[in-house]
Amino acid sequence: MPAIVLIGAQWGDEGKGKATDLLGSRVDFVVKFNGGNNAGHTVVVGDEKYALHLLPSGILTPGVTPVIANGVVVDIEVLFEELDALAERGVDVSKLKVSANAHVITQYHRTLDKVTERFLGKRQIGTTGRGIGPTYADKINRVGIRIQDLFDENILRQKVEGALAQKNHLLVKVYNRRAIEVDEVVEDLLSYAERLRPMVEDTALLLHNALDAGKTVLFEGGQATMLDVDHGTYPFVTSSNATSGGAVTGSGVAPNRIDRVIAVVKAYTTRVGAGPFPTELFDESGDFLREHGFEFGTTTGRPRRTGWYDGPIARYTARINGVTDFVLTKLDVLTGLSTIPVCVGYDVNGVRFNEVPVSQSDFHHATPIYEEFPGWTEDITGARRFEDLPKNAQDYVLAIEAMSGARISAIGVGPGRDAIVVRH
Ligand code: 2SA
Ligand code: GDP
Ligand code: MG
Repeated sequence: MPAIVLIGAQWGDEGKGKATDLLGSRVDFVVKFNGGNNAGHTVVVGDEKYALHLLPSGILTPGVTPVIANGVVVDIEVLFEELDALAERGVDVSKLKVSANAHVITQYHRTLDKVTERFLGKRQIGTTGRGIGPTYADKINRVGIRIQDLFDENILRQKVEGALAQKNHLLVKVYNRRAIEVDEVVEDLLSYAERLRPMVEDTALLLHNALDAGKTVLFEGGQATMLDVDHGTYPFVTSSNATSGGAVTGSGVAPNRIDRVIAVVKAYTTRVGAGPFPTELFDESGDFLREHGFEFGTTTGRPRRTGWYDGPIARYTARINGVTDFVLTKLDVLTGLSTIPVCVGYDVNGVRFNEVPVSQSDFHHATPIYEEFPGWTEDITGARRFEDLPKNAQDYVLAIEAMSGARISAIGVGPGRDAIVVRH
């Protein structure tokens, strides 16, 4: 299986980091194709816990070449901080490759992200404040700064001047902020150029050649399907394509080279930031999931909103991404619940929807229709085969598999690297 895409099935934090890490020993390249340091992947290796934001989780596997592809937005200061922190802990970071076409997050993007959110007031998205949206907006608006621009001071200066001409107007006149100096930004960016230079490559060509040579490439999605700018709960989304199509445009590897699409799905649902979430819980069950699942943002530390498993969302994800396999995570978190509701459809003002409604207003007003499954009390963290799971846990997995549109090939039963049941 030379090219595998791994994406989030819900609103993020499904445990993609752990799933990537698991596949890591069998892959040669791990590619981040969307987003930036808004991502937060926690990987537990033995007693060590790693929180990765900008770097692909595959960086933790010896022998793997990590790649930051063209679809990513890169905060270079954060990149170096993350590399240094990992190197200090003995991780080999020397193989990292960065696309010359990736866009750069600058100081003005971070500032704009924060002031825009404040300006939106009650309508805010709840962004991570890392400058992601404004950087992608500049990319689409054709006033972005790319990694390759750092190696030509003249071009860089012209581009920063062009971008700031508009932005300073906005910052000063609309947001009542100080103007940002061209020199300040240019000098800051140039100060990274020499260290960055050896990492910069035509990563599309690199990956193409790797696949031709029979190497295995894993594309690791940041965020998730329901946060995708096209297919998610717009405008409460991130600004990139977090779905499998994003792996294609975000890396330059053609769609007919992709062999498998793995979606990571939690045994319940969480969301950080604003936007519709039909199965959200506001009672003690919600607190149970947050506490037992330790549902707090890896990047911002924000408590995550929690709710039951949503079958129509899983089916939607299966369709949009062409999912071949699901990895179900955090089944252990449900241990101790007497019954476990699963959403099988929605009621929208008296009308039944079996699929995710296309109208955002309908989705905002969707009340879940639940089916209840009996829970279990046995500790399942030691289970390694499907048969090791209590009957009720097996039935829960089989029931959500039947409604989710693809096979559940692996089941996470704890945070540790080996806490997984692989189904053959
Ligand atoms: P942004 O900053 O522009 O991408 O924010 C837009 C929306 O996307 C959501 N978003 C995320 N949701 C879940 N997890 C994410 N990564 C971190 C994590 C988040 C954290 O792994 O925990 O630490 O808070 C992530 N990144 C972006 C965001 O909440 C907005 O709803
Ligand atoms: P990502 O953004 O999708 O990579 O997910 P995060 O790392 O933000 O959040 C997933 C969290 O769940 C991490 O703290 C993982 O260590 C943890 N985790 C992953 N799989 C499991 C599992 O099967 N059981 C439990 N209890 N925790 C898990
Ligand atoms: Mg996360």
